[in-house]
Amino acid sequence: MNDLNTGREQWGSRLGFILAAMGSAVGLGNIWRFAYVAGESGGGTFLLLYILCIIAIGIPILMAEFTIGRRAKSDVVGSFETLAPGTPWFVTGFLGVASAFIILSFYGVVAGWAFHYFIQYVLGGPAIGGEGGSESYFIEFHTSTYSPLIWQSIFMILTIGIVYVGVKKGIEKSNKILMPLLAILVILLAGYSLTLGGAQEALSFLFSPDWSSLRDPNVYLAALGQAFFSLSLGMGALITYGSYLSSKDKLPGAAVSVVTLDTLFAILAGLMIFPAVFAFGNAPNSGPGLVFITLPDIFNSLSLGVVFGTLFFFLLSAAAISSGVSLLEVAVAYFMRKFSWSRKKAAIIIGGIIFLIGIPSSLGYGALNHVTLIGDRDILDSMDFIASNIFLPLGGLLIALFVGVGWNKAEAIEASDFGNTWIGHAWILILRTIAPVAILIIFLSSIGLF
Ligand code: LEU
Repeated sequence: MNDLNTGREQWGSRLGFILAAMGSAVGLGNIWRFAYVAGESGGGTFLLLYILCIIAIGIPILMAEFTIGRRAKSDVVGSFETLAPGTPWFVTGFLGVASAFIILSFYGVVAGWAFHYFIQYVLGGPAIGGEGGSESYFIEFHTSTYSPLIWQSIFMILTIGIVYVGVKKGIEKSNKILMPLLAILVILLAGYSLTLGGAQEALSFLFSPDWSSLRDPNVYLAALGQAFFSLSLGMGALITYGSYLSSKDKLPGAAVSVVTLDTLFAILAGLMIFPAVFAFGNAPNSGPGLVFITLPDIFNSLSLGVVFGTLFFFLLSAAAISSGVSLLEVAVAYFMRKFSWSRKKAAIIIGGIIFLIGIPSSLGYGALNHVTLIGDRDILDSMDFIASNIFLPLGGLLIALFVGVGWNKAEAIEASDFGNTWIGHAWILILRTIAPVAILIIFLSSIGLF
């Protein structure tokens, strides 16, 4: 369905939009990234701060993105140009496009790992029985040169294919089935994982904060970055998706559903991973490989493990695709408008470039494993740090300030569907004060200014 006035693609229904936004939010971030960042940042304190960031910063900014997109009906750069012509706010859009490029470049690498495991399970399960088990299997696989690149390219080809035919046709329907299936599977696996003997340790790791770590500014930055990453915030993915929404639909309900589902997924993923991490004696702070080592351990201990493994990695790969699609769409929508490219041309060219940018992230575990960019972070981790902990919060800060200060208050409240209610006014107040101030303080303290 196209909008008769603008000719822009539109979601088939309100549910279609919510599902697409959920598809963007739920992905590797909830399972792979949440688990390893929580593991590295000490568990409970991180989880608490993460949830606080979601409530105080995430929900208001998510509403801001939906509102901007639906009102402006343009891509992430064009939206600011439309709503605030002749002002520098459009820079926020460029930051968003840059974030989408960087994130999809390494997201494709990790999604490729998930694809690899999926196919291994289809073929009877990865060979993790030998010495070193699932850990040596993972190390051998992800440090090799070609295999991860091939899987990354398969992920990128599928993502490009979906954006090529149009986001609406591409993902609206499949999310309706895949998302509930992934939820059921994660719940089942969490239930099983809790019986493995590591439940007590895992629950106290996740839910009893170690208050002394509240003094560590890096935990705040990690929680903030994870909130933005997991909700797909700060880069305009949700501005772009909001722009395909007709004006009849109500935004606040959609925002709350997306945030609730995304957060539940992360907590459930924590309940699935950490009991097994402790039961199998893995280290919670073992980094980006955590999920790829722990989950095969779980499947290995199950009699129907190969079936569960196949299903799980299939659904994780599908969730990664619907997130990848939203990233590619940010850039594609911009290039289509700016250079009058066709959707097909933009999808192929931009997707191809992003694949190339992602190659060093993959090689960073093998041929380029001596390279560290930020501190002792490898290439992928550095890309992730720059995009998730700096660009996304910065983009979010600007989006909050735009709606809170740059835009006409009455128009913003009206466009948001809050109407002239106390919630509407509170929303604007948060975007003016709490959200930007919190982001700034977290930033400044993490670079040692406080
Ligand atoms: N929100 C997505 C996820 O959790 C990532 C985003 C950058 C598209 O996987």
